[in-house]
Amino acid sequence: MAWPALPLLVLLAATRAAALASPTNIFAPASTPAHSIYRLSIFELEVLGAIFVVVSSLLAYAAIRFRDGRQEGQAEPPQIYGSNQMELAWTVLPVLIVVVLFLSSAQVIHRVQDAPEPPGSIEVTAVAHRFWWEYRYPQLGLVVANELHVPVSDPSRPTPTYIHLLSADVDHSFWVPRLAGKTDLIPNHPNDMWIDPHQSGLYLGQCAQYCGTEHAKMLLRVYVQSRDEFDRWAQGQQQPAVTSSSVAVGSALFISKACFACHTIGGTIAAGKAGPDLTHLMSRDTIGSGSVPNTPDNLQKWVRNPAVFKTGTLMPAQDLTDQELQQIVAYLVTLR
Ligand code: HEC
Ligand SMILES: [Cu+2]
Repeated sequence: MAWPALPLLVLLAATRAAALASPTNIFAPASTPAHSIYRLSIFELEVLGAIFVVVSSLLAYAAIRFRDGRQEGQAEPPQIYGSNQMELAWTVLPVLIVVVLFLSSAQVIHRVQDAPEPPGSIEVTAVAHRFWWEYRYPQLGLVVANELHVPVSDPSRPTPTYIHLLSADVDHSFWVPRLAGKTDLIPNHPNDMWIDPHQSGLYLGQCAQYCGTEHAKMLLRVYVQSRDEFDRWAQGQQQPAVTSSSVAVGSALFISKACFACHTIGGTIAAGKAGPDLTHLMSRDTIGSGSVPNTPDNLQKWVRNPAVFKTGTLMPAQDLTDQELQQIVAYLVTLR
């Protein structure tokens, strides 16, 4: 029995149990690219596990079977040097194993990266900013922030989402482990990836390339919805902001306090691009790229001084009186 493999198995079981409870569980793929990567990693783990078991068993066998049982004064047993057969075996076998591992990796990379885009796919351009995400849907004429919505992809009638990855500043990386492998967003070097989530739900991830102080709070949220729900969501997002005269003071302050220079609110003159689009701010569950829940209370704290949630954020605190702050937030919470 290969007893040295036991700690490895225990470790594997423990890791797996811990990982299963995690929303970024790499052992629970829910989309074709993630499945392919998962299967490949299990295959490689099996090959490497088998090598480990064979080598450690031979080692244990040799150590026990040929241990030194000589009495005092006895001569050494005959020493053997060189064996063409053995040298051939330990050269050819590893080369074969490496070739098999190389070919299986190459096959998965080809299958994931060169997959043709089927008609009816959703196209998204993701632009990474320090420290938030912008998502454009060119087919739908939409720009949203931080919470990516995509339809579920039924394997019998696939509607995958193709994501074109750009960066507005430094390197970032898009990684939602249950949906696909990591892909970097590099300035002046567009990358592409795709996902076809088989189940609706919320999938979490994280910018996976250090991009500055608030890298850790550059979280990814992918909302996978039924086709109907997705279409309804898109329709809602296409509408301009509906303003009410009761918050006219707040909306005027949004312009006079420079917020409009960095933020867009559809249907108003605010068309800034340095920060997230706020047209339908209240349709999002979180603010600050997944940092905190989107509640009126948190909005108030955020607008007073965003650094309380994200120390290194690129949104400066505005010089507002308490009353101005309340009026602006009263306006923001009407942006549904
Ligand atoms: C210099 C540009 C700039 C100005 C001026 C600015 N913001 Fe921001 N704002 C940003 C950036 C950048 C972010 C994203 C920060 C992050 O998540 O790291 C942001 C985020 C936000 C968010 C959270 C949005 C989300 O979905 O995460 C709100 C709300 C907001 N700003 C409101 C305001 C208001 C109100 C004002 C005016 C009082 C204002 N901003 C002024 C750049 C700016
Ligand atoms: Cu980043």
